[in-house]
Amino acid sequence: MKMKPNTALLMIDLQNDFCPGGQLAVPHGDEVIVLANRLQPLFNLVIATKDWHPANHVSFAANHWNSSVGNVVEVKGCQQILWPIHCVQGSVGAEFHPALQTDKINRIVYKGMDPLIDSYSAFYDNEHGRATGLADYLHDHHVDTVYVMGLATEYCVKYSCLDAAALGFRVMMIENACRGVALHTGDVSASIEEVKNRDVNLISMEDIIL
Ligand code: VGL
Ligand code: ZN
Repeated sequence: MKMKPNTALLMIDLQNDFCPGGQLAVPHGDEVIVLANRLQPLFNLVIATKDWHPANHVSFAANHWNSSVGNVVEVKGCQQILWPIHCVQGSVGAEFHPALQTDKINRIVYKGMDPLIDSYSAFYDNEHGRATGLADYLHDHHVDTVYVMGLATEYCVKYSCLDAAALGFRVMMIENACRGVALHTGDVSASIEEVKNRDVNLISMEDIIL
């Protein structure tokens, strides 16, 4: 089944560092790569995001004194979870997973480049201060519906879905084409509940591909 032309696929952070063996490995993260490859031919417009941090990024625990991975610090009034060094610009960890088909990607959205602010969403940084240009790109291409999949469920996928819905797009989150970090038990299911309550439609691969 081919999707309507005003529909885009948004593939979130399908990068080596979020897959097993990577610096911020999402359990079973690599399982969604084959799903991304199955989905891409159904869409006229395919967008991939890349977490793309400078080495001095504020989200890296190594850049804070006396802090370790998983700690939460306050940065300019925003809660920032500290992560291992990951997706450093130009590193192998920041590359797409080698099995990801990339020839159908129309646009790559880079995020998290500002050393002082993190950016989980594909649309805005975590303070909603700066836009990535994705919303304009989608509007220019007359997109009204986005299908979202990728890594990680409760961070970049969740915030991308919430922003897309708030911007007025119809959002279909392909739940079984996402995997979560699950830093704490229940984080992934809580994020599912949250998006459900904020106008995001939850669907599965089977709803799209029979
Ligand atoms: C992500 C934590 C830090 C994600 C990115 O892609 O969900 N999570 N940076
Ligand atoms: Zn990151």
